[in-house]
Amino acid sequence: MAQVQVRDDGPVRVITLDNPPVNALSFTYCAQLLDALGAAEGEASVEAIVLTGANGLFSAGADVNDFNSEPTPETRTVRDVIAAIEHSEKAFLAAIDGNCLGGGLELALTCDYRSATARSKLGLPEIRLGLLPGAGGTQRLVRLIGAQAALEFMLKGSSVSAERAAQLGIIDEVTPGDVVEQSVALAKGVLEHPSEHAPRKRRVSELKAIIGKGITAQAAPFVVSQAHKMVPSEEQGGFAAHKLIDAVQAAVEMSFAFGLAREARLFEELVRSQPSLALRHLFFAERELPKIPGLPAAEALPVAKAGVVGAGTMGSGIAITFAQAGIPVVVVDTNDEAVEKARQTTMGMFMYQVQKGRLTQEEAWARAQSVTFTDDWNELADADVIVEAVFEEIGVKREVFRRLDAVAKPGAILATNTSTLDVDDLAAQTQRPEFVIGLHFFVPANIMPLLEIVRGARSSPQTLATAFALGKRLRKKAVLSGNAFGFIGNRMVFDYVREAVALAEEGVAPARIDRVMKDFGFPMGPFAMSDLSGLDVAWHIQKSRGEAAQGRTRVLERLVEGKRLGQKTLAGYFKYDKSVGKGREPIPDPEVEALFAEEARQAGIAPREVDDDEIRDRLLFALVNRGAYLLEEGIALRPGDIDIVYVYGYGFPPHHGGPMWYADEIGVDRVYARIVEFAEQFGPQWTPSSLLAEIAEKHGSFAGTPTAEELVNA
Ligand code: 3H9
Repeated sequence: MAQVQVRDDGPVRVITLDNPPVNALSFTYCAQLLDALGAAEGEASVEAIVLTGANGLFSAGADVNDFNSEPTPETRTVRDVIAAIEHSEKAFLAAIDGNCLGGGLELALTCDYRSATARSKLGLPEIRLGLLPGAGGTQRLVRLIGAQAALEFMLKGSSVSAERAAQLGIIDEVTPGDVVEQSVALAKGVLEHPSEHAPRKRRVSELKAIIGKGITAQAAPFVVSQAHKMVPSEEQGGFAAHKLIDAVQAAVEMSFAFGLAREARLFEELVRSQPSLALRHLFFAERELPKIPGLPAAEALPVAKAGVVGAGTMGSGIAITFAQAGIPVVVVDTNDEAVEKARQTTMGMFMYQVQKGRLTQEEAWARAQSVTFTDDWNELADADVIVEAVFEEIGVKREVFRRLDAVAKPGAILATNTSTLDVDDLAAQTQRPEFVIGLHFFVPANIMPLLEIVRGARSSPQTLATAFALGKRLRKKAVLSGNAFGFIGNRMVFDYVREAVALAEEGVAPARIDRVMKDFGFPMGPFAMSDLSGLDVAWHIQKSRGEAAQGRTRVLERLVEGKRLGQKTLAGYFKYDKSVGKGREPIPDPEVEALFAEEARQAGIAPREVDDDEIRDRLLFALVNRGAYLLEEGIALRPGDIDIVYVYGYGFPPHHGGPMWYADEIGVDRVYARIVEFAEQFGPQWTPSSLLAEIAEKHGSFAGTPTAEELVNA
């Protein structure tokens, strides 16, 4: 229950924000808060106010849900709360313990003094929601720490430790003890002996806006223009960033009141913008992920030790991920060469973090020591979870599961990192199918934020609960997938690459196809991506599926035969040169274009004129159609789950919200109509999903569709 806690300590009133779970400053809560502030204002005996938060944090800022509703004249927002503090004659102190984010930090910035405990985290993450700090944050921060530092802080949007915030000048002190009691004591001291202290009232709004320490005001236009150059263009995801820079410019050039008004206008523009709607969708989709409808509640099992089978790229990446989360891990492999390489990779990774200042030498050493390598399977006997990351071949993996079942302790979870194979088949090799699950990490496992949790037919609720808890500890976005070929992400990417190859067979240069997708916002196009993951891998999957997944011609096969395996061999769909972009820059190769032309001729595929819109639509709508099938079949639970997979696993531009959100953005009925055209023109691979047809017919949206579970229960 939301409440505003109030207590008095002599002339000091302590007001505690208590709106579980995160003390969000919703419209309704702000009205409550204003009542409390109004009451304090009316009492002469109250001379100073300490603001603090319950529930383990100060505040997560404005309530993001409110941004979708239209404010009325009666609506009260964090801006009203801040205005009340600003205009009060009393002293205000912010006592921060835990997260202090967005509008929460803007509230604190309005106070005369800010103290925080060492564990506190402070940030203005609005940019991650496609917004800017809209309650005076842009104007006050520039006055407090200078335009340059403020820009860096707000454009990144990540939170900093209390210590760093104090260094930057965002807070006045880091407090070792009870921050509320110390703030109360400070307030009393100031009230009793005003002459010994700095002026009692020190509103940030009254400070002069500066550019940075030792930088003259004349540098302002340069700082602003540099900032505009450094962020992506408005179309490429930088929409909010440019507006944020405009707000900072206003702070430097205008009076506080005018700057505040300009910030508010820019904020309102952003709240309605498509990129912000998409990013807010992702914010909530991410928080929905662990909510599995119909799953009986179960307590996660403790994970104190992990095991990994296979010391290849995937295995070592997974081991590093466990070590980074403070979970000791033993890696089993009999190949000395692979083990040596993995040992070096692991050590190198932690040393790199020392160089970056993220770990101390001691921490890096301890983490590296927590990864041990062995060829003895018995060392897995006390692991709570074991992930196999061996060659993608069902026979090899079956054998691993039989051995794991024999060696692992009862109750240990056995996970496969397969990207395509049948989890139930592997579970059937064991006497404990309820403890078997898929944990599909993405390369490089220690960097990529996505984890697909693949539910086998017999995976128990407790195994799933443990997998989700583990995903959170490993700091992954963990998405549940049903057990089907390619799960969610790879199943979709096959269709995407299929269309890219089909277009190349119709005479479109791979470089042009990649360029169109990069223009849309992907960090790389489908051909560069295929080269990165390895054409041998694609060929192996294609062969094992027994169907031509990548095109109707023998191009892929011939590239692999010619040892053009992708980036690792400096040749694939593109060429690579070690002296150009460290061998990662795709260079168009006329030989490959000629190969496409030759193979297409032999397969009877005539070259066509294709415009950029068709390239984009064929690739993106292939994703949408497959996504709709996955929802229809219950492989994916929610459209938002698919969007998270595609944004965090495959580089789909977040400002378009993921493929399913993108379909909503442009209209599902339009997408459907185009897919029907493609089906007529190109064949049955484009047969639209019936869910897609149903939504289109109702002029509906994916966001408005019931989940698979709800459909079943309906
Ligand atoms: C802003 O402040 C604008 C102003 O500048 C201007 C205004 C005019 N709103 O993440 P968790 C919910 S914009 C609504 O699982 P954690 C969340 O949905 C805001 N709901 O916990 C979830 O609900 P449920 C700028 C919010 O411990 C529950 O709280 N602030 C909000 O892993 C628990 O969340 C941000 O962008 C919110 N602001 O992480 C901060 N925040 O239980 C966003 C959380 O129903 N929040 N919820 O699924 C965060 O970064 C993390 O939630 C936080 C806690 C670090 C606070």
